[in-house]
Amino acid sequence: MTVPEKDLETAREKVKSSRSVVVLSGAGISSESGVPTFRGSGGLWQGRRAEELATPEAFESEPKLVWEFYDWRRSVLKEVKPNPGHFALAELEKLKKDFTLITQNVDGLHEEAGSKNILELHGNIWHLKCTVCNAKSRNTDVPISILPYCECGGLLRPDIVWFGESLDENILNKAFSKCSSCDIMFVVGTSAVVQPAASLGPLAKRGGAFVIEINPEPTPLTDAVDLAITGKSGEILPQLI
Ligand code: BV8
Ligand code: ZN
Repeated sequence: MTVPEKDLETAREKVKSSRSVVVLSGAGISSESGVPTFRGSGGLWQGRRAEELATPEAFESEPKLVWEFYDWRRSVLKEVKPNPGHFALAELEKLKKDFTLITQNVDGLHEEAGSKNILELHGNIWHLKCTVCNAKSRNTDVPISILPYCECGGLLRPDIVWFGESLDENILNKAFSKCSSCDIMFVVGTSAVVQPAASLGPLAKRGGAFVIEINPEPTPLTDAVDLAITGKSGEILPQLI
């Protein structure tokens, strides 16, 4: 799918003339690394949707099942590598002093690609936290022994924001303030459905930013953005940098 050269030119110009740049990424940016997206066909595990399993209620009632779900995702992620889309964003960060990468993804691929200033809105699948003493730890065991316990005896859970759980206040506030004051915002590979992440694009628009969406499909945000580039992030982002 070839992208109109004028769209790429406009985006390049905007990046050049912008002081502060914000990028919001979703599962789509990792799909070319082989990571199944949530709402695509790969969003299923043993016939269950992520939305059913990524909840405190599911963990409360079936902690083993939820841990098996995350252990499976960790085993998939252990094998995958960042793709040209991730690397292009790490490059872009080096070119722009005021650059913020906000991701909904928990796969850690942006960090692996070399991005530095990352706001992980939904946490990180390699981070655990204790349900009793709240101690946080990094654990990359694949497989992980199920069920994992803290030294204090408490059950460990993925340090991830589940559906129905609120996001980390100061991460979210930082994301809000960056989006409302930036000159340009890229919204890449997200179905723009999950809140509050989906409100960041409109917030940037209201703040006067030039908003560019990169996605092979239209989303609820497409009509509101300044430029919608239809295509895969792994192909488009490297052409912008
Ligand atoms: C909150 C961690 C309340 C988990 C995630 C009704 C009932 C219950 C809740 C709600 C409700 N209505 C609204 C809500 C709130 C809920 C929500 O928004 N639900 C949605 C489903 C409607 N939100 C929450 O619960 C949030 N918390 O609101 O708390 C509250 C409020 C105040 C005080 C206390 C409490 C928490 C949301 C966070 C949930 N956790 N992840 C895990 O990963 O296991 S969200 C999960 O979805 C992932 O993080 C994922 O990133 C995210 C969003 O999905 P996308 O990233 O957009 O991925 P998706 O598959 O949807 O789309 C992929 C896109 O990529 C597509 O558009 C596709 O076209 C595109 N694409 C594909 N290939 C490519 C590509 N693009 C570019 N290049 C390609 N090659
Ligand atoms: Zn503990």
